[in-house]
Amino acid sequence: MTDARTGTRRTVVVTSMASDSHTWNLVFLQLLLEELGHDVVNLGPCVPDDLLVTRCAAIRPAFVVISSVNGHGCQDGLRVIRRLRSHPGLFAMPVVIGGKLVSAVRAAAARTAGTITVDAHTRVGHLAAVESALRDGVALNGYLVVSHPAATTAQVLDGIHGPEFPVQVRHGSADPVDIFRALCAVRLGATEGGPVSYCLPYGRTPLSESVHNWAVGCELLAQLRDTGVEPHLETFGGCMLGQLCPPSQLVAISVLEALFFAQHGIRSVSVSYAQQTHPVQDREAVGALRRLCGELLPTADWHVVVYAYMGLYPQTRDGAYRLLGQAVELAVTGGAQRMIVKTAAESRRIPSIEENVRALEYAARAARRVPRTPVDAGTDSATYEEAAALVDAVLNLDPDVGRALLQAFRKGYLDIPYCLHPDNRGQTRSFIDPDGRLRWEATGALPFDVPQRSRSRWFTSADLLRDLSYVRRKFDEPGSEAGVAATR
Ligand code: B12
Repeated sequence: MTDARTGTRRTVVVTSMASDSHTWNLVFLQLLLEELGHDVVNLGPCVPDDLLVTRCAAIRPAFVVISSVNGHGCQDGLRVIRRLRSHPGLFAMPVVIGGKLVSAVRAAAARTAGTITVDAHTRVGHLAAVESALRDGVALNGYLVVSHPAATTAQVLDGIHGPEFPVQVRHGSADPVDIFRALCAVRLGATEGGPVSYCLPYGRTPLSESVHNWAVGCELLAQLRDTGVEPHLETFGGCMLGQLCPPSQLVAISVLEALFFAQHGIRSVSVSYAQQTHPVQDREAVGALRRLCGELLPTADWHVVVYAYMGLYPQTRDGAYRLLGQAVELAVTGGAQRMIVKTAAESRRIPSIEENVRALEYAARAARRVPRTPVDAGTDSATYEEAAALVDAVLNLDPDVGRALLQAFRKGYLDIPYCLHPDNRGQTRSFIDPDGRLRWEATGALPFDVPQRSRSRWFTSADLLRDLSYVRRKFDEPGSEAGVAATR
């Protein structure tokens, strides 16, 4: 679109703010603004205030679109707008902000483990923002595990954490060392993540730094063993951006991260896989994950964790529960020992304690109804073949798994569709086929070939939204589970 006064195309800056790592919103807004004729500079996730000001001062955009969905938008937005307005060249620049701007489980009638989810400022190491939120009484979206004294955390865990009720800390940090130190101080040994899965989808930390930080973090956590606590790490590699990453790559990253943990002293691991778009394909993926772990992990202490769908969630109560029911079936038939549930509130906001309890109890009841059949982990599915090819190609790059992962992303042997992180090549694309299976559309430099598929037309923001909301549509429209038209 050209500026009527100058006759030039108008540049728009799309950005998130310092604490927010979500990117599907940014990919969507970029496509939409380009369709409207703008040139877009997309600054990506977790943009520090200084970077936003410097880039806007240099670009002098026609306007700035700020997107925030992690629940810290109110707090972050006020701070950022003050920073922009205090710059002499930017005080009149038009800025719009949108997205989702506006955060106890032990007694549930189900076998549960507890979770402490860390807030989004701590995840990115912005402890000053935590302090200012505490001062101003602003609600944050998680527990301040680093900022609260160890005695406070010990009090929170008192009478809750124990062999009968393990508590796991979920954080999303590419630099987990301070968080792990805080866990060690209260002898809490169960947490999750990984050098790739807590880096590429979660911000802008260079992958090389994340690999280093995670190596140090694992070795720190491993020292808990000396105090009689066996540390346990769960990979987040089976989730990545939550949606639209074909299952074989999720399986491969989960296995590679478990190998990385083992190389840095962790002997008890779990490997994750997040439900995707097709139940049979998901079963193949869990089978592939089990088989590869059996073949490659140097420890017998491992198990599979299934996550209920981690992408755009159904908005109806019924749809949300039916999707959760299908995840339960996957977990039971796939031989998973544990699962992470989602609630009916997922599409809107952070759930209440009651909503979490209801989802856990629903999952436990649904699990009791699924017939226990012997788990077949030996299938030679296409998912297994692709995942094995990815793992093999990466491990052949270097005996050190961390260095191998870095090279793999550099060479494009691993490449996540739609991921904005600068260390991701961005040459792969996925699509949902008419049966609902998530497949490769472009494999870039991945170490296997699939029939290439050429699009008959330009990929638009509406196409992206249709792919992102495939599962939501399928489960929200009553009786439509089999018949939702897939993409393009
Ligand atoms: C995928 C996902 C993730 C992925 C993100 C991967 C990535 N790099 O993007 C992962 C798993 C890593 C993740 C992590 C987290 N997530 Co999350 N995530 C989601 C999920 C399931 C889907 C988001 C999505 O794909 N959206 C698709 C895009 C296209 O839609 P959208 O973002 O809403 O944007 C639309 C509109 O909002 C609007 N819009 C957006 N920006 C703007 C700007 C303007 C100006 C305008 C006009 C419009 C506009 O346009 C878009 C198209 O309609 C949602 C729940 C859901 N919706 O089902 C939770 C959700 C957004 N996450 C949430 C949270 C809290 C987190 C975490 C903090 C921890 C956690 N509990 O999981 C961390 C983030 C850590 C951090 N540092 O920020 C919360 C936010 C709660 C709130 N706002 O009250 C949600 C709602 C889940 C929940 N119920 O708790 N998440």
